[in-house]
Amino acid sequence: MKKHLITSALPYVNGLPHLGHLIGCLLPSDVFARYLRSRGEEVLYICGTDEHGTPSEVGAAKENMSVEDYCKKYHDLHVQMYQGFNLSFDYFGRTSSQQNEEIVYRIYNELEQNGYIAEKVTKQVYSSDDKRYLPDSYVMGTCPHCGYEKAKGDQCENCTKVLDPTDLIQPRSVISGSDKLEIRETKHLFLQLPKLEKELADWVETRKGIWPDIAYSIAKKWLKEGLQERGITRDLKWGFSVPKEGFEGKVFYVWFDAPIGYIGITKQWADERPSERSFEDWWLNPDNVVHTEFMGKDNIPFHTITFPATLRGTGENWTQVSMLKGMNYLNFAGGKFSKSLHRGIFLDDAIKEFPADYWRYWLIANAPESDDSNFGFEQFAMTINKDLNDVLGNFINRVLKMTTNNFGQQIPVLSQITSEEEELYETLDTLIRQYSSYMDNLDLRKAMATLREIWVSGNNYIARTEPWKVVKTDTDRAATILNTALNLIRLYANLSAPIMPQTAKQMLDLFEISQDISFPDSRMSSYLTGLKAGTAFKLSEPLFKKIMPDRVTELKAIYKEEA
Ligand code: B3M
Ligand code: ZN
Repeated sequence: MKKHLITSALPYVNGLPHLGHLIGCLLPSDVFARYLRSRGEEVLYICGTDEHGTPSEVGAAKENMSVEDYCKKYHDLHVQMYQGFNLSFDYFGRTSSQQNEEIVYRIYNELEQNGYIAEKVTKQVYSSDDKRYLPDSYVMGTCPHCGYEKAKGDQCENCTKVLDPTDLIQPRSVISGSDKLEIRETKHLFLQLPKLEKELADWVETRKGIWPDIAYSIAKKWLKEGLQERGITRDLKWGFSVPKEGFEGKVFYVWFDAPIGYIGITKQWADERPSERSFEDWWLNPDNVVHTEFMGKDNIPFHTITFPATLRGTGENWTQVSMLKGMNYLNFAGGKFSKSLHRGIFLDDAIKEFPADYWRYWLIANAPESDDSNFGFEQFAMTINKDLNDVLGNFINRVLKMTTNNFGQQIPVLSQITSEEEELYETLDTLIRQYSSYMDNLDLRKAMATLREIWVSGNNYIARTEPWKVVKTDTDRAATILNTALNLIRLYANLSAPIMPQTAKQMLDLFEISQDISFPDSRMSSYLTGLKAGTAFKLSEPLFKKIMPDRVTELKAIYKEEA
């Protein structure tokens, strides 16, 4: 059986994550990892902070810290927030780790030996007041096309035209505002993508129908336009220094060492666990590993073109990406999330307002899969109240109470099965097959719609069989219905666990049986008789609380969600 390597795009360490980051890659990858584990698959789930680049240097300077301390501080905050949302990484590492440096050098040396690295002199903006080279996006000025005064040197946000820093009128430094800018010549290393184009194109073709359209079509578009050589070094202090004469004081570009970070972080994991598999078992083992990558759509070119080309150029037999899930954007109040404008909901706030599972469920049920989607507190409250409270929560409460009132706090006896149960088994067998095939294909919204149908089928069963009436005339029949309904709670826990791990655990805890989460692997006729008569259960507080209209109003005001 092949084993599963799952990676989530590595969030930049500077700045803290919001709901958009959570649904963009972190949460879907966690759901997938949990789902596969529940099916008994061997999984290694890797993520970490992406730490190099100008923003880290600038952020550290602003906070008067060394870049090392700054990155450590924010890395720890990321860890803390992801723990709050129960993200089940096997390892959450750092691209600045010594292990990553080792792999970056190994890959770079091989690329160099194989003739895929070239030197070139480039022109770069230098700010004498900041005493540093400025990346294009750190130069600001007036757009020559539309007159927008805050256009960045790579693109005008107002008219979307792509720019060079030298196009800007009255250019200045984003960092200090200084206009003492000059163009300097500086030498850099370039990865010769054109030399790998043919090989890459052949490989991308084999991904047709396997990758989602968005990933395949972005890769195809790049290939059609023809691959350009790409700079892999920068004039910065913070990063892995370039091990080549004449390149002293330069470091590798953040987008060179970040995807290699998946491998470096796996090595961090392996180095700390000498008794486990080696990193080579995962990364130099393409025949036995299925690698699934999760990322926002803007990261797709790096993962379908540059990183695969980098690995191919080494001549080593690296594990390549098999499945790639690219997400669109989650918007807030009709616009993008923005830290500087304080627009959106950041994870530290989100977790103070509602339990992680509320967010996890809402986000997956409304994942921006085929298009961008929008977060709003009204829709959020509606979904939580309907799906979690009315459908799932009420079912559990009613069944527990009804059983307690009539048979005490234990599972009553299952006697004669009728066509009602048979129909339920059949419906569920079909729905569960559907659910697992959506999960296998990472069709998350469809998987959630099916999960909701599975919950609804329990409500329908109770509504049809009316145990509260039947108990007055036929206790054996009522006992059979409630036995079946209590078994449904166990089923729901196991199916919902990848999305709502905390709630699932609470559901299983009701029966005081400690069992691992596992996906039902038998047909419902035997699975739904798994919890035996006489098994005791606890009564609990309702699993979910409704979100009332005045709370919605309050939240909209706090988070500045205009109607
Ligand atoms: N840090 C970009 C991002 O967070 C970048 C991803 C790296 S994945 C190797 O969107
Ligand atoms: Zn413009």
